Amino acid sequence: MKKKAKGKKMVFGLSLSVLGCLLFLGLAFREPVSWWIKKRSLMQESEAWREYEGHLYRLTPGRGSWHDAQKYAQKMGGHLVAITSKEEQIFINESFKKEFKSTGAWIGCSDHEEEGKWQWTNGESFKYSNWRVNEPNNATNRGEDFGVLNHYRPDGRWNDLSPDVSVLPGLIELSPP
Ligand SMILES: [Ca+2]
Ligand SMILES: [Ca+2]
Repeated sequence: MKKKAKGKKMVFGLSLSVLGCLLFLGLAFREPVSWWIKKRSLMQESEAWREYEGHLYRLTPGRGSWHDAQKYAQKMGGHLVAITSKEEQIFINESFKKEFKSTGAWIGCSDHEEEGKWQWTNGESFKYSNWRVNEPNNATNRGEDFGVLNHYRPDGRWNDLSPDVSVLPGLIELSPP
């Protein structure tokens, strides 16, 4: 009987230690441990991922329409990027400089639901913007309701486009849960 009680106590003590460790790690890294582990494993799998403020970013490996890119990002557990500050924009320009020399990229903003009312598809509020001069202009007969970064030239600025008029990669953002 005594042995059994001692065993139970040990298991209880061990569980407490494990819980304590996880809590410590969570507090130390200021993010959920499961997210921290997922991030590390993705970054080990591919050097294409870049990290900023606990979020991960990379370009889709293939090119396609805005919807193709968004679908791929969602399959990865994220969305096309929501650029919500000047600092985040600078991080993106610097981190993907090499890739952006040869391509633009779809980003996660759209005014498809209501013309002129731009929204981020991941639900973040649309306060910061970095449109190119005279954009968004909703040009062409079909209108333009989807965001693109560095279209035509790598200046970090945004344009609105029809979703399938260009074949481009998308910039994925994975956020902590
Ligand atoms: Ca539009
Ligand atoms: Ca436009």
